[in-house]
Amino acid sequence: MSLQNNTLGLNIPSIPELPEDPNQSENSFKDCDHPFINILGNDGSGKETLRQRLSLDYKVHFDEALFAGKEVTILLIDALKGITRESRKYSFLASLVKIQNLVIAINKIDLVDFPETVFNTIQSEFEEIAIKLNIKNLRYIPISAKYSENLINNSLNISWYKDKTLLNLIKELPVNKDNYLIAPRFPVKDVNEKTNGGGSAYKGISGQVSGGEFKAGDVVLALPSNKLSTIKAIFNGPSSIAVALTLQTVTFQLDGFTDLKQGDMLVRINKNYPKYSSSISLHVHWLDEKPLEIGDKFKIQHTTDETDATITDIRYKVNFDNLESDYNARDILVNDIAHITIKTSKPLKYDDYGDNRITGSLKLIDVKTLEIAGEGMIVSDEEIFSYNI
Ligand SMILES: Nc1nc2c(ncn2[C@@H]2O[C@H](COP(=O)(O)OP(=O)(O)OP(=O)(O)O)[C@@H](O)[C@H]2O)c(=O)[nH]1
Ligand SMILES: [Mg+2]
Repeated sequence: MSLQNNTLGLNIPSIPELPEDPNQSENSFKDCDHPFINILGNDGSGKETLRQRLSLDYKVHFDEALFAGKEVTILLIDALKGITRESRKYSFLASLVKIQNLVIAINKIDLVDFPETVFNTIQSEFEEIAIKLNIKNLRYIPISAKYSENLINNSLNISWYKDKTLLNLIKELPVNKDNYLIAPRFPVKDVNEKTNGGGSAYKGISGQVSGGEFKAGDVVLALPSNKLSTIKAIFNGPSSIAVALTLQTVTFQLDGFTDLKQGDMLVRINKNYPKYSSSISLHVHWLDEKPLEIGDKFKIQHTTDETDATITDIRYKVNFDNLESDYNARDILVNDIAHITIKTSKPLKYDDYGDNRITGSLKLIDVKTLEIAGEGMIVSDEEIFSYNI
């Protein structure tokens, strides 16, 4: 499946070539431990300008940074406009993905003549949002992206701000290097006859590691078959490797149970198993002009798995004017986010979106047009397991 996820605006934009910012020659965002900086904000809030100023070099997909705990999300608030509905929506989405490092940058501070009062007002308003959404470890900074104020060097115009510049602030944010805290997941994509280096044939189980790591010698459990095998060898292209890390596409040679097919999942034994249910609660970001209603039917794409599903309940729609849940809402319109329940034709093996962005997300596909109608972020509040492990 595609790792891109539009709901958080995480697609990596193409960055036009720009003249170097002279301020960046000595001290650069390129050298910091958080090279994966995701910039969110209203239309016209200055995202492109800031990206250009930071001259970010997006070599690696943002998701990789997320799994490595190296990402930083900057939410831009336009100092003239203050916090908007859109800012609240982005904050809500950031809270779903449990973003660790969220920086609220109050941009265009030059346009309001650099006053501390504007900064303080926006900060105290955002504190209320953060409490509602349980977002912790927030940092606030006034900047002018256009004039590079407070990006690399402290701004003389914002002399009341005594804290760090954006670069130094980002540099000191914690990096969670422990990729392996994530429970190991391997959704099976293909099963093919392969030939190993020695020329002998084996059944290759291919796919992308979607959480944690797998090593040669690991005992793995095949779901939903509930059968054990051991990883005999791991191949990355023609070469044999000892460890397969999250997001690597690899082929396993297994000893033991090998009767796998697309949509099955390998997990490491005794390591935090995924949920398994055909009744799934999720937040859906609705993308279709046609409203979502109870009883509607969709195709579901989840990791390498596919099934059909019916919408069985709409619990609430999020009201982005006040971040309250509207329990009376029944029609979910384009761009709404709602908490819904679906009933799938067969159980899925999944995690909470906050724990794993791959196994915790799914797509609702319109049966007729085959367009993506909604992006789902699973809330595994129904703790259902039935693997008999
Ligand atoms: N005065 C001032 N103008 C700014 C600042 N940052 C951005 N702008 C201007 O605001 C306008 C929008 O900036 P962009 O960087 O294109 O904003 P964006 O968020 O990418 O906009 P969309 O792509 O439309 O969502 C441009 O005219 C920028 O020059 C700032 O700090 N101060
Ligand atoms: Mg733009």
